[in-house]
Amino acid sequence: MPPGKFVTFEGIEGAGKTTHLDHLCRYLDERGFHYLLTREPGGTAFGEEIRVVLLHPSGAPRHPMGELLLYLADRVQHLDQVIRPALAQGIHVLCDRYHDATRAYQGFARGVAPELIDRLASLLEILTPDLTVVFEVDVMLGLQRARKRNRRDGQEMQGRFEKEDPEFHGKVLEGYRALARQEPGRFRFVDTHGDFQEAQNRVRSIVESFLRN
Ligand code: T5A
Repeated sequence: MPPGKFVTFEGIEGAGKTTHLDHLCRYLDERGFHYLLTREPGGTAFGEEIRVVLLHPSGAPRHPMGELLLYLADRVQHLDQVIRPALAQGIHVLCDRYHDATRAYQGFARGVAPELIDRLASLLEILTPDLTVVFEVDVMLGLQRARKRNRRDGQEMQGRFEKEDPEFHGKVLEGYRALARQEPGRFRFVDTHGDFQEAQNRVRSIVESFLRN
């Protein structure tokens, strides 16, 4: 049986990843695709515990390296327990954020040296996705959407990264663009400024054709 394909979804805060993934999964279900939807941080019981620590908005200040190592601890567990076994069984894995988030947030925005992140990733045998879809939105619009969503969902407090200033998120977005320039074959960008359905149609077409071929 051929291994499953590994597709990751990335973007800045409020770009619409989670909402688009929700719609995409319903579309794939209707077409009988066999896939697993997961996320980072999280995706395993241990990962969900790490997630609470990582995203706590008022947690103690932390060294960027400590934060990096926690994201990697989550990823190693996730790869071992969920992602690799599913791919080996021929199941496609769709993951809401993954290692490119580490490279963009901890690397480009927090300033951890990219070579160090790459060395650790290589030592830990962090798998490279087959396809990465990046949702693009203007930083201020993304933050507005994320804050509106938090109010709607009764989360009055902003998340740890939503509290960062727009300059930080601008660096994250630039980081994703720089990563795509390094590996143009793996990345696809979806503009989410305009009509939701138009963007959703583009996501469906990218992912469906990739999974079928
Ligand atoms: N992180 C993560 C790292 O720093 N390093 C890492 O290695 C990893 C893996 C995760 C945080 O951790 C950081 C990055 C993140 O800050 P999270 O809560 O899991 O935190 O973050 P996300 O799920 O990524 O949530 P986001 O806040 O980024 O939002 P999404 O998923 O991009 O956006 P979504 O779908 O929730 O939409 C936001 C709102 O906008 C509305 C939607 O209805 C929703 O209410 N909306 C639109 N959405 C899409 N398109 C449109 N046209 C819309 N108009 C309104």
